[in-house]
Amino acid sequence: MSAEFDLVIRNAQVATASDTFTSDIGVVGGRIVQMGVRLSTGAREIDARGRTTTPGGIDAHCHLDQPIAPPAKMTDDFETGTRSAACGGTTTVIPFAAQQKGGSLRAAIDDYHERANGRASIDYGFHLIVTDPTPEIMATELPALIAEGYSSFKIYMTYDDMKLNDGQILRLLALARTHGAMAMIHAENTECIAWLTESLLESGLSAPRYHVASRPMLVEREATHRAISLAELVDVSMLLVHVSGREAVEQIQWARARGLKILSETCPQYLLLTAEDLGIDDGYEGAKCVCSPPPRDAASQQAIWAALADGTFTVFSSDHAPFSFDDDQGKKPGGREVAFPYIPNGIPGIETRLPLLYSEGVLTGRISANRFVELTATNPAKTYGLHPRKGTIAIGSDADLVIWDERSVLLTNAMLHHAVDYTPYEGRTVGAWPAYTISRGEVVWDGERFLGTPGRGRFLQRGLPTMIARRPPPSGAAR
Ligand code: DUC
Ligand code: ZN
Ligand code: ZN
Repeated sequence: MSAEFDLVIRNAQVATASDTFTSDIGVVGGRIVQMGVRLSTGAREIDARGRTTTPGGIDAHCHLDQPIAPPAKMTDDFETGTRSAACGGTTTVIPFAAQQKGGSLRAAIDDYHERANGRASIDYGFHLIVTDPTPEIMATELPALIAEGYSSFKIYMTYDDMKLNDGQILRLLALARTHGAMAMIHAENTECIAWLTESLLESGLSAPRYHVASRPMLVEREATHRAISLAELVDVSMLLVHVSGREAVEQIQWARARGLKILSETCPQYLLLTAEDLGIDDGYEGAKCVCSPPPRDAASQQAIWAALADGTFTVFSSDHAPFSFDDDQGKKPGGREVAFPYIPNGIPGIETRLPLLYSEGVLTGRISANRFVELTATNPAKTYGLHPRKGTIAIGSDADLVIWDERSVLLTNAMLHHAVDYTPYEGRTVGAWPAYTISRGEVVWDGERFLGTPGRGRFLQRGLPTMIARRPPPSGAAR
């Protein structure tokens, strides 16, 4: 008798964003087709008794093979980045296709498809990064791309090759409102950073740890408040990415109290690292943790934990930005230890994101398994137009699943599957790791081995975000 299912997961202790229950999960053709007790046979069966089973993670903020100014080059491409993601329980990634100033968004998308095609081992979509919102791009290209499934774009308030001014941001927010797209904002005050950087360098303070002094909390707080005000003026939702500490959290809570639908994201580095990880002396090791915004202090870590627990944060992403340490295309540009403004920004974390949050959040009781699912899968899917195909465990959804093994694991870079030569979490112990990662019904990680193949990952044409409502165009000049 042939099996009714391709795969049956038996006795799974399922956690969704809303419910916890025990069920078998029957999979045919990569989708969940039946849930219940005593399902009939599968061609393959996995017994998950005693193990929490969650939707596969969606990492909605990661950078893979993103072209940047030489000599820097990202260490992970779509092959190594998605392999690493899968081994840590992530089944969907949404990295960024960045417009070059003077170039088109379409060219960025075409280039990025070439980079992903044949290499990704899990499913992927692309956010856009808008760096040059010309009238033509605003009138035609961006609306067309949103309709084609690139339904989110990132706006930078800093970085010379990316930043937009307030007028450009207003126009993009208005466009997001009209077309139902999700605008993501990197909120740091660029003029403050430039002034502080100049002063620090003039005083001879150039070690990696001065990166923190060049981007204090105030810089993020001011930009967060300004971004919220711009969104209020346009009357549109918006998502603040990589929120790092207390003062930015306070701005978001202030906005919510005013009735504004401001969404927000944080990342493992703001829970688990502090400014001290960038150095307590002028040594160069701290370059490993140079990212923007930088990690803050213990009080900010507590504020981020509290905001994860109380529902303030919408999503939890890695902001994986892979640059190797001992690499002349990475943290030592041209083979040299450089002043902090020239250190490529970013830290690796695509594989450790879920085990760290499960371990430090769920196993410690800071958040429930349901909230873990909401932050890492369901809300990312709703925020970026992938729900209910992704982000939940339900009949009809893709069979993207993680079966958790609650065991003690010593984190070392040697056990990870990215191409980066370090992890900022070296030597830390986590209390859980995926026993299985399942992508569209296929086991891509079995607790010991990566079993996916480059090219099996599919491009996801996304719908509009379902976290926000589509709105009529705003009135007035911002139109
Ligand atoms: N900050 C960003 O905004 N993007 C990539 C990495 C980083 O540190
Ligand atoms: Zn950013
Ligand atoms: Zn980023």
